[in-house]
Amino acid sequence: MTVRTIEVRERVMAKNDEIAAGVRGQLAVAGVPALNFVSSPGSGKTALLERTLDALGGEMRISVVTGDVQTQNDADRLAARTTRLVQAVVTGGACHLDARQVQHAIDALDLDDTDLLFIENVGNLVCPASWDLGENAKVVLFSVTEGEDKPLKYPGMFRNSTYAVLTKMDLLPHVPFDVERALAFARSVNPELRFFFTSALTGEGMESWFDFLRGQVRAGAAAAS
Ligand SMILES: Nc1nc2c(ncn2[C@@H]2O[C@H](COP(=O)(O)OP(=O)(O)OP(=O)(O)O)[C@@H](O)[C@H]2O)c(=O)[nH]1
Ligand SMILES: [Mg+2]
Repeated sequence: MTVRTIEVRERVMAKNDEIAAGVRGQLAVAGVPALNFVSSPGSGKTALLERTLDALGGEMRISVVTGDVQTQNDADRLAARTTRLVQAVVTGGACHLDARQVQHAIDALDLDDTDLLFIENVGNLVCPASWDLGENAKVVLFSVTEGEDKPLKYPGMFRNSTYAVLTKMDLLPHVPFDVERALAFARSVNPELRFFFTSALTGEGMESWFDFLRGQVRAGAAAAS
């Protein structure tokens, strides 16, 4: 029985990877970079996206897909910040998005009218790590209120991410959180991680985040042309 369960999971993952490869191909042809935001619940994924849409929404055409176990609260929050379509995926219990859901979402988008795609995954530091959605990169967020040891406790997420955003930096004076220690833990799991340090509340660190996104859009367009 145990062996059968593993086989089923392998088939499901293989199918997911196949669909994800198709998504990645479509996005590459259209020159649309896609970033998959992953974190524990409440680390600030939606808040970072709200601030990003406010600042860059007039400069680039940003599409958003948000996943939640229940409610479309995040999609509603983000839709208030853009005139463009924000797609809500309610997973109905699943603790992660899968590639088929992202495929359906991009089927409803005009990729030629899109410069950048954000995918906000379900808040969970375990499940989304192993699901390829066809994104260019996973961006793992963790906040200064979560404790420095998250990269050690949830290594899969940090290993499979290319970028890490340390969020809620405005709260640093109020919590015992050692940034250097957190970075050392994260680097011990994934030495290649590139870090950003942000506060969606004060705007701290946002300019380098925005510059990074501008670079992603330029690179996506250049690679497609
Ligand atoms: N002080 C402070 N609070 C923040 C910051 N970013 C987010 N928050 C707060 O943290 C809470 C959770 O933020 P969200 O953006 O909803 O977090 P999330 O990761 O999208 O949450 P889920 O989608 O439920 O996983 C909210 O009350 C935010 O106002 C920040 O930079 N500083
Ligand atoms: Mg959210």
